[in-house]
Formats: sequence, structure tokens, C-alpha cells
Amino acid sequence: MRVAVVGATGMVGEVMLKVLEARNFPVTELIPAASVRSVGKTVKFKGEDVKVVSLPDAVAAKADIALFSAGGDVSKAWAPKFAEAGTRVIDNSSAWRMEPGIPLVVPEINGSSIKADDMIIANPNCSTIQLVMVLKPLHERYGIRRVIVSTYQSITGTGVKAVEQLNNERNGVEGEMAYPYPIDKNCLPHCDVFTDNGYTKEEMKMTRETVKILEDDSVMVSATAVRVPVQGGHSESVNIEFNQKPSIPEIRQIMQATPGVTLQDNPDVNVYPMPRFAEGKDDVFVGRIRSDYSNENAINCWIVSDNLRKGAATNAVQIAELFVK
Ligand code: 11C
Repeated sequence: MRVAVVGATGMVGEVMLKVLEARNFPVTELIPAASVRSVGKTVKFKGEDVKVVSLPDAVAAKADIALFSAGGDVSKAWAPKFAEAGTRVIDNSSAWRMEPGIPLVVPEINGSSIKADDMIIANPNCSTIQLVMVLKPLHERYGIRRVIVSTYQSITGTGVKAVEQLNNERNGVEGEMAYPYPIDKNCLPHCDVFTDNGYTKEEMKMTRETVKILEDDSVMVSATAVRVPVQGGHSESVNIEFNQKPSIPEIRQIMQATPGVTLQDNPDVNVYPMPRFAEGKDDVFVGRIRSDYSNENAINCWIVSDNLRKGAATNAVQIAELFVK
């Protein structure tokens, strides 16, 4: 397949290239594209330097698939142009996710919702993907009534400017701020912008995207998203209330049997998921699974995943793999 990567020089774009390589995606030609200031630079792919082209040139190349990670505005403006040229777009921004008729896909859950003539497919938000990977098999078994989730999100979700801010703070260097406050030794209850209802856009993405992916608007989600000075992945403390009393041993078995999910749950020997160890891995890690003693139908758990891998690049490449199949 001829594959364009739009935003190839960005943080997620770079991981997309690594994941295409690592998963041995059948790339016959790579077309890295980016904004004008990056045109002419090179990216490394399979040991070769490949020149970055402009977006108009990438459209004209008529690739089979374009993986987009260049922000919502670029996706809104350019995804339809690629689609018109016959290139199927897998978009990692929030631009198309809630658009009726656009599939919002986590391949392990709803890959079959993609129709042959869908030209734009949306990749969900990173904190949504790791959440639904755990919710979906439990929803099938017990029926989920309500989810209360608090996140501890990596600075890499904000992008390279945030990584620089943290490094500058740690090195005592003045520099540009990605956040309104210092992030080192701090937690910001503020991911993405605030919306009119008092929630942030990130919190509302988790709420709405979860319902769309589970295809069940009876599932209620309430989210608080927090940025923490961590690099390797996003963590989530999740309370799940079911329509019936669940069995903890059975939940552990279900998690163990779910492709793409790794159970790390043995408090006796301090085994639980941590972002430091999830970094660079494709799975979603779940642990600290325990009964909620305030509600016999509910459990608590802790979910961790590398937001740049399964939360972004890996999920996008897995969608592309559906077209190879
Ligand atoms: C964050 N989840 O960690 C965001 C990054 O809608 O795809 C990804 C934003 C998105 O801030």
C-alpha cells in the first residue's frame, strides 16, 4: 500500500512511522507530509531518509491510505481533499469523531462498523481508547450503567511543547510555556480547553466518544481529566457500576482473555500498571480490580496505556490493517 502520513514530523507522526515499521505494515511507498515549514526535511523509515512533502503534493500522490495527525484544523480542511482523490483517511484528531456517519473505531471493538465506501475513519481520543478497551468486554458480560473516571494524563498528550516545558522546568531553564502553570511537581485539572458546561473538552470527548464506540447511549460517563508530570502514558482511576453484581475473579478472567489488554493485578507482590512501564508498548494494562464496598454492583480499577501507541498511532495503524485484510 502507498501510505501518506500527514503530520509526519510531529510527536504522533513519528510514532506512526515506528509502528508501521514494527508491525511490518505492507508499505510500498511512504509519503510523509507536513506543513510548509517542514517540507524538504527528511524522516527516517526502514533505514532510509524520506523527503517530507506539502499537503497539496500528498493529495496529488493519491496514496491508498493517509494517516492524519496534524491537528483538528488540518484534518477538517484536508481530509475531504484526500478522500476526493481516492485516499482513505484515518484521522487521529477530534475533527470528525462525532460526525454522524463517520465511524469512530477501535478495531478490537467495532472494526466491523467500517463500510467499504467509508473514506474518512476517525481514531478516538487516547484516554477514550484505553477506557473502552476495558469497558467493552465488561459491558457485554454485565451491562454497564455508569462510569466515573479520573485521569492522570501524560504531557506527551499535549505535544512536544509540553515535553520541553517539563524538561526546562527540571533543568531550571526559562522557556515557552505549554500550560498556564508549571507542570513539574504539579497536577493541572485541565486537559484541553474548558467548555460552557464547566467540563473540559477532553472530559467531554471521553463522555461522548465512549457512548458512540459502545453503541449504547444508556451508558452514563462522568470524567475528570488531570495533567500530571509523567511521560510514558495515561493512567485512569475508574469506577464502573454494572446492572448486576459482578464477580471479581470472573472480571480478571475476562481481562486476561481480552486481546489487546494485559492484566497486571497482584497487590501481594506490588504488581499493578504504571505509565513508566507501559511506554512503548501497544497493550492496555489493567489492575487494582476490586469491589466497590459502597455499591455491590460496582468495581474500581486502574487502567494505563501509552497514549502515543494504542492511544494514537497503534490504533490508527490497526485500522489501516483492516483495509489490508
Ligand atoms: C491529551 N488526549 O492527552 C489528549 C491528546 O483529541 O486526540 C489527544 C487529543 C485528541 O491531551
